[in-house]
Amino acid sequence: MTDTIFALSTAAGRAGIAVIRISGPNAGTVLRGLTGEALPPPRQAHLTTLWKADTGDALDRGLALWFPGPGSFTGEDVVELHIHGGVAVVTAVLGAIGELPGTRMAEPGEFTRRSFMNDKMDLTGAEGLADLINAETEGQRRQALHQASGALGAVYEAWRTRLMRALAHAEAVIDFPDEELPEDAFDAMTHEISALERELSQHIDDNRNGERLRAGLDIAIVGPPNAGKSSLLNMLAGRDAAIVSETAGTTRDVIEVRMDLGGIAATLSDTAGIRAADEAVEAEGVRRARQRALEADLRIVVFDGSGELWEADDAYTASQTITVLNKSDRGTASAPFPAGDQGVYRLSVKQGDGVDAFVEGLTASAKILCDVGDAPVITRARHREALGDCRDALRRALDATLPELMAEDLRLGMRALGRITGRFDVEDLLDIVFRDFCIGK
Ligand SMILES: Nc1nc2c(ncn2[C@@H]2O[C@H](COP(=O)(O)OP(=O)(O)O)[C@@H](O)[C@H]2O)c(=O)[nH]1
Ligand SMILES: [Mg+2]
Repeated sequence: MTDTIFALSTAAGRAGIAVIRISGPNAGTVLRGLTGEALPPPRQAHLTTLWKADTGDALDRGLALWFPGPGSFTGEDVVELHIHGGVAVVTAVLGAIGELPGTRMAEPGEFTRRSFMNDKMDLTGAEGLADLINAETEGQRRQALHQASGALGAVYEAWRTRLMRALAHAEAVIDFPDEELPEDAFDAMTHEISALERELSQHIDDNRNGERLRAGLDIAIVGPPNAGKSSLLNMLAGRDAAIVSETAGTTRDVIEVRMDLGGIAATLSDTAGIRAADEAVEAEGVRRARQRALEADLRIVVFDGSGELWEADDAYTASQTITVLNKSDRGTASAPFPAGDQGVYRLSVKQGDGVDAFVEGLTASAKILCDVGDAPVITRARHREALGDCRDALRRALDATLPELMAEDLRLGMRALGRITGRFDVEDLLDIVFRDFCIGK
């Protein structure tokens, strides 16, 4: 028999309330054992006392909810206990549950895993749920909620169903070559496959905005020494994360700060000032700075706009670059600076002049890089890889010279989509074959 699993579902530590979840065939027995009462009406909060079965000690007083399967989160019988969120209370109740027959502590992710196994959600839904729990910003929350509610899985499932239909037609051509098939059936099939290929391509060529929104935007602050890079990072972070000093070459390693840019999660990194350094540690810092600059989604290149020297560098001229000419409080140099494609901002970190406009521009650029529109988008490399495999298979299917080869590629394409949602079932195919074609009965 399946184990009945249990775990503390709220964060550990002191809190007003803690929720313990129990799922499995013995969940109802566990609840009866803890309360000494009959099961409460389903899906209704029921105030009760929890007892330790062997000693008859009262453990806590709280709410019990009974969700009989399959209409529960996991699809199994589920019990939720809302108890007081004290360390000793939680330990005692967990201990009492563990002593009841057929129960054990849940593994990480096991409730959601059971939910998937019982067809309550597909893999994209499970991933969406994990993202929702991890979401730190509005943008992440919105995207994760969309995915957790099944919007992305529905897109892939719809494609898979269409592919399955095309495959069923190809199989029919193979299995029953002499039968009366509609004349333009083959044309209709290739037409459908190229339509699918186009839709998939559009979905894949999304500039990776969804993945960026989920993982957070990578923003690198680079520039020559002493321009005010560390000061800018501290200002954006709202705290003294990096050391600011008038000594050039102070920042040597990369310093990272997480921040929320108008709903978009971003990792901001401060780097060593780029110059020809002859000391080994600083030289390594400069190498890391250039690497960060090249790998970042967005660059903020900071110069001392009041006139200190700078040398040209590849790190300053990439696309997706915002140029900051700092120290405007000290005047304006006449020397030209390279202009980033995302705008040039003259400001003073020290005095605050021009900072608002810069932050506004930075947020606008970040939003464009993470703009996902309304349609569900790819949020993980795992999806992208499988979608790429599916697209390749469709392209091969369109070039195939024999129906057998076409069918094989369609099958591979379907399997690739099935990998994303975790659904692949030969029975589905048989159903369609036998529903659409009553050949020979
Ligand atoms: N006058 C003026 N000085 C600034 C401004 N921003 C930073 N500084 C000073 O410039 C020096 C170098 O700053 P820092 O942030 O360490 O530069 P980094 O080397 O680019 O990281 C420090 O003495 C800062 O106080 C500014 O807007 N105006
Ligand atoms: Mg610095």
